[in-house]
Amino acid sequence: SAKLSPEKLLCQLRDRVNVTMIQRWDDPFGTSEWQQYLPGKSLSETVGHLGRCAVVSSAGSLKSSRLGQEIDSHDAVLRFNGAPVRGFQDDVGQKTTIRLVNSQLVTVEEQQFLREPLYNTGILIVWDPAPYHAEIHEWYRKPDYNFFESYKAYRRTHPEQPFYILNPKMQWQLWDILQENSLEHIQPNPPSSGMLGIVLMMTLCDEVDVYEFLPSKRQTDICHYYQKFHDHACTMGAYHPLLFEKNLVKHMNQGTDEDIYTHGKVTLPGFRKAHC
Ligand code: NCC
Repeated sequence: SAKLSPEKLLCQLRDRVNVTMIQRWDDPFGTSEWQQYLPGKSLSETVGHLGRCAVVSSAGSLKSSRLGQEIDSHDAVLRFNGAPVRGFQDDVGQKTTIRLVNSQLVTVEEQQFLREPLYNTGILIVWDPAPYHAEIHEWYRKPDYNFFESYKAYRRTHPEQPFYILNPKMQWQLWDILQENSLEHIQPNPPSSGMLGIVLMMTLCDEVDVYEFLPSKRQTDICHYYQKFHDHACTMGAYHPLLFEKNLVKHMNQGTDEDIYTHGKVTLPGFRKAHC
């Protein structure tokens, strides 16, 4: 498709996608009630400077990959939604530094979210699909899933665990770049958690290894490595512009095609390393 060079693309992502968490002074979160819930420290203060990072997609092709040790050798590991580590260490590792969850999980699966120990490790970040380039106020009044009460309930029971809300403006800044770099018209739905997480880690880390976002030789219709559910759309996308996300990531890959084929691994530079 019609594209910028990988270097230019990296600079566009760095300069136009504002990866920020909702902070205590962000209107309409400036109320005394919200002050008790939002973390006082910024995400970068909480994680510090990260060198090599791993992003672990939830794809079924991770099954029998035996990538666990390699994944755990990174300084930080990002996982998504309810993706487990217990029982799957050999394939996906056991370290969880950040877990990015969507608002649907926090709301629709609230009881599990509040109870399951899986969520108690690492830093949590929740995101919610916002209307296209909406003002934060408009989104706050009408989130896609009203996860705010569940967020507060979690914060009350786990006050020590860092738990951030992703500023929703990021998703459409990223979507615009996806659209500009694709020949086809993309449905105006926000990027997947996977793509949001990749760009998040590019802001925090020197280098980002992404596993099974671009499928390896183990590619399968099994949706997740932790479930026996078959759906082609999990890998190719339906609601999320997953195919366009994968093309963009492939375009920026600094690793080899061999690494994609054998490990489902792509290597992306952190934004700090970008020469713009
Ligand atoms: O499936 P999900 O994603 O939790 O997967 C996390 C990210 O991994 C990448 N992925 C996953 C499976 C696969 N075969 N190939 C992949 O590349 C994708 O980048 C994906 O984003 C989401 O993005 O938040 C999503 O969440 C689920 C679901 O809400 C959660 O798992 C919680 O139960 C959505 N599924 C449904 O709504 C049924 C999914 O569409 C997107």
